[in-house]
Amino acid sequence: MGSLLAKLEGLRDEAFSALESVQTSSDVEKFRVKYLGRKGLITSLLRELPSVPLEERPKLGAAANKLKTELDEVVRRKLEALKSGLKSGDFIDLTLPGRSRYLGKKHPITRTIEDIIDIFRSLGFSIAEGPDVETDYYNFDALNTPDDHPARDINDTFYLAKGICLRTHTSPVQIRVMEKQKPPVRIIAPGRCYRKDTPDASHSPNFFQTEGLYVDKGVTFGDLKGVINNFARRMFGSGIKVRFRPHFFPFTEPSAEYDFSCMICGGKGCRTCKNTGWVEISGAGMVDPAVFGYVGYDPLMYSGYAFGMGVDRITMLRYGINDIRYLYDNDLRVLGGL
Ligand code: 2U9
Repeated sequence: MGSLLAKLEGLRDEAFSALESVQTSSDVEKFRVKYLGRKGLITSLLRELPSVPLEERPKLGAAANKLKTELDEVVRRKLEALKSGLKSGDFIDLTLPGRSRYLGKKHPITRTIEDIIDIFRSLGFSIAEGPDVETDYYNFDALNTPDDHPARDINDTFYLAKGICLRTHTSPVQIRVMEKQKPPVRIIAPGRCYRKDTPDASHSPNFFQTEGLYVDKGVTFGDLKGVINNFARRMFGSGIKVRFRPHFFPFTEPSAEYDFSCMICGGKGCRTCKNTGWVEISGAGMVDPAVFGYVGYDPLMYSGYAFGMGVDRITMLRYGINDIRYLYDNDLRVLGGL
């Protein structure tokens, strides 16, 4: 038996060294026939079993079967590797770093809106929403916008039917809230707006705004400045200054535009602030008494401030994006997180 077991061992060594030159599936088949076939080397070795003493046969049989199973598995793996394109000599380098999965992130505009909401919530504001498709009444009339105002032009506003348009700002939301609710009203209205602008670096026909409104007894322009100051510092950092410049809006009186000191250069002057040290954020003012008339509030009893802010602009300033179109082009550098 000793010699038969030794032969079996030798056969094993031979088979494994033969395996190294097995390259194609026909090589594999030849290998299989040679070692595992009905007339193969293992079978012919087993034919010699009767010459071995009875008590030693089971051990030999078991060793032969083990080798068969081993070579069966080797043949199966070789065929699998050939099928999957791995050639002999190819190897899998387990030390290579894994391929990471591409992870999407929240859109930068979503992140900005969420941060704006957090700040105003902490100041006692609630969040209000309204429809994107609006009537002329809510989008213009109730906001004291005259019939001949240029914003109403069909070249500036998307009309879906006579008197029905895509909202050009989120201000109609505030009208809807005031119609339903008596003061005090303290809300912000974030959402998508639409204007018929040709896309360029700073214009997109759809964009995002957040407007705010606070109506109560004794609300002043000073309260407005306090809230905008607080917002500026929490959004862009404690060193940010705010300035208000007189302006005109039909829905606020007095009205102003407001700027933040440039967060890119710290107010020294750079490309972003066109060397002025200030970046324009948006407009604000005290709610025009005519607007209170539309919602049935007594302008002698109540006063309120309102402000707007362009979410896209704030997002671009935060993340250093110099073209608004990136925000709407599904660019993976934007969607994967900045
Ligand atoms: C009501 C009364 C007054 C909201 C205001 C602005 C000034 C403003 C800009 C935001 C970004 C326009 O698209 S933008 O550039 N908005 O400048 N918004 S005051 O005034 C209101 C709103 C609702 C009932």
